Amino acid sequence: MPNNFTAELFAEAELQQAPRTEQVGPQAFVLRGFALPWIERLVPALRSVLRAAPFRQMVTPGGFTMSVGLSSCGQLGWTTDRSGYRYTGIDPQSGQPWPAMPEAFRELAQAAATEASFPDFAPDACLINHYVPGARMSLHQDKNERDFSAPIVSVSLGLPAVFQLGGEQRGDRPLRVPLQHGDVLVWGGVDRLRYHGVLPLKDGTHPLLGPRRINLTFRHAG
Ligand code: MD6
Ligand code: FE
Repeated sequence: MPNNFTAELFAEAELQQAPRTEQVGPQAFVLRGFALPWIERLVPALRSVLRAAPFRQMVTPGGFTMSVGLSSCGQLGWTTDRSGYRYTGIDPQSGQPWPAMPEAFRELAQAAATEASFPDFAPDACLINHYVPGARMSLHQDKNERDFSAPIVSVSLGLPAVFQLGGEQRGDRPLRVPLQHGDVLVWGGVDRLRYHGVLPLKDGTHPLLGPRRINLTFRHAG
């Protein structure tokens, strides 16, 4: 039986680990550390997805090779080439369907969406971004999904990054949101079409994932 003293210590440790929610828009939230309890299930699942669909550097319609490596899992995967951005059911590199979305991925995405007041989130696509030091994502809007009523859930793993959260116009001055290993960003509703990007990744090595940042973004795309 724990005495009062140890019970208090446990309560304090739980408080420190409790996810802290930061609101960054009317319907946009950073859930600090929300993914940490899932990490032991996420990492092996991620490795197996990447064996079937390795990271590749895609070309934008404008002809630029992205510095970020991309892969996907779930019914739909996001791709870009000279002919445009789109979701496909087949990985163009393997000619096979994208790997299934691991159960731990889906559970985490649904739990985070619910925490941010988007219950009933049913992701059918998980885009996986791979950043090495120096890689960046320029300001863009996510508008290839058919239905904008579903939120996007974005899980940050590995090295920290600075996320830029802009407004509805490309020229709106972006907010800088630092994202750490285990943080989850959820946004939807009125915030769904805000411009956003990631500043060039700083040098470093993450104890679990090495010299990289991996970002999972879950969407209802189809
Ligand atoms: C990234 N994320 O964090 C890039 N898009 O690596 C995104 O482009 C993104 O995090 C929509 C919603 C959340 C995101
Ligand atoms: Fe995006």
